[in-house]
Amino acid sequence: MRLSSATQRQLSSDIVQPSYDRDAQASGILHFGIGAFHRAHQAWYTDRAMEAGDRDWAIIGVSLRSADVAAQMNPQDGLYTITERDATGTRSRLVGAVHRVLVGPPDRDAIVARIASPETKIISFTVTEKGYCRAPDGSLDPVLAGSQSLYGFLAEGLSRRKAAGLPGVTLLSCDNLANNGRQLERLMGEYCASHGPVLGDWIKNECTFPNSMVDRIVPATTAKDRADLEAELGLRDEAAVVTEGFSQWVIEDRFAGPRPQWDKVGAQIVADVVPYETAKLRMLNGAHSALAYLGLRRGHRYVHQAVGDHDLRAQIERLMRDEAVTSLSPAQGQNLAAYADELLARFANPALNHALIQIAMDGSQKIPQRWLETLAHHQQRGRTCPVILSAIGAWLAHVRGDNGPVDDPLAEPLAKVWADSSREGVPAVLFGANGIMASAWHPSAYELSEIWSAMDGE
Ligand code: CS2
Repeated sequence: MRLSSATQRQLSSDIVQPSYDRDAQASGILHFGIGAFHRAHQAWYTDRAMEAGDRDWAIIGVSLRSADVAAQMNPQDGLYTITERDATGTRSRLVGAVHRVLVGPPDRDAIVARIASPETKIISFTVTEKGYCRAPDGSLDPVLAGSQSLYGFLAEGLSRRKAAGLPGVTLLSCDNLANNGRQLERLMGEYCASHGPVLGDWIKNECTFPNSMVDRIVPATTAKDRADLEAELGLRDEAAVVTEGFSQWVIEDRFAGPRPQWDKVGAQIVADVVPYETAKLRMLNGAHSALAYLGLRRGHRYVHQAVGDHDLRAQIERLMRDEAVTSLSPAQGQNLAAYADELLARFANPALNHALIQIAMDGSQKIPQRWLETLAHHQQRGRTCPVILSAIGAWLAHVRGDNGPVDDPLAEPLAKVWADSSREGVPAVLFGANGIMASAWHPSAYELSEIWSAMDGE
């Protein structure tokens, strides 16, 4: 039997359930990109804030690209379970924060109406790196950012909000991008500059774009997870998420209006998120991507296996402690050596089965903030990062197709570089001044030859 409002009481009695009246909650949040990460992170914080008495923050989710999540969640009245797994055991909880899911093109009017609704106070995003529709130089790509992109929806809904004389909203990016709020603000500004400068001014004056650092490891839910959970829960949950016990959310205190009391349930609201965000991107995500490409090459399937490989673990420790940490300026009280220890313990969680191939996808969108900014920092000081260079070599082998089909929005141009250049020439063509991965890092001849020799694990 399927989980829903009608059946939720039949869930196994050791599963915590929301006690607030779900139907009575106004939807203060509209969220774009309601995948597993959002359900295990922001929706979970919001559910607990409502449980603690902070009301009217129900979430309406939006999927811009596929109807899959709507098909999982809507028949369940938005209900789903979150299961934490680690070496100490398993804990499940029913989350009631999500009301329903709308889908990009077919529900366009309803999505625009939610953006323009006086009830909506926060519009948040986990659309992944590629959802921001950036050209390789970071500017808005006018072809990708059409009317069906999040910018098209926002422009239409916010124009209506402006026309109705309503206050602005907080636009909260929760993606793994450096300065995610500022990037969204700039990109939305670029969209408005060509589609409606007057709206651009209104957004500048009435809306805010806080930076945020989000962290929780959430592997894609597998068919086996769903089957195991059905036995444990007593009901079938198509929208179930499985995650670790750890979670962190650091948000810049820059809201346009009211916000949930997320800080009462573990989130940190701070003046400056950048030190946390940069450390997370360069250490956690940087190590993750290196584990993915170097680990797949060594025949591993999951993160815990890759980090249990003695040689690989030594390299990852080097990447975090010698290359990433030394490129960072910690906030007061931020202990980066302890952070590295904690990350290694999280990666080793044997109960998660976090697939390396999941992390390997969309490398072209992830690598700049995970590795290239670290390289650029050291280059300015006359240093380089041997582990990152060898990880870049393993990534190039990955986009050549060594690990199977390549899941990346730039898969085609990347394959073309491989087809058009000599093997030795590939790193320079990609990372050189006009390459598709050009960045603030300008690889030296030595670095290019290190990458080149790392491509085949030399
Ligand atoms: C991972 C992240 O898939 C990936 O690229 O590095 O999703 C990572 O698990 C999260 O950022 C952890 O907070």
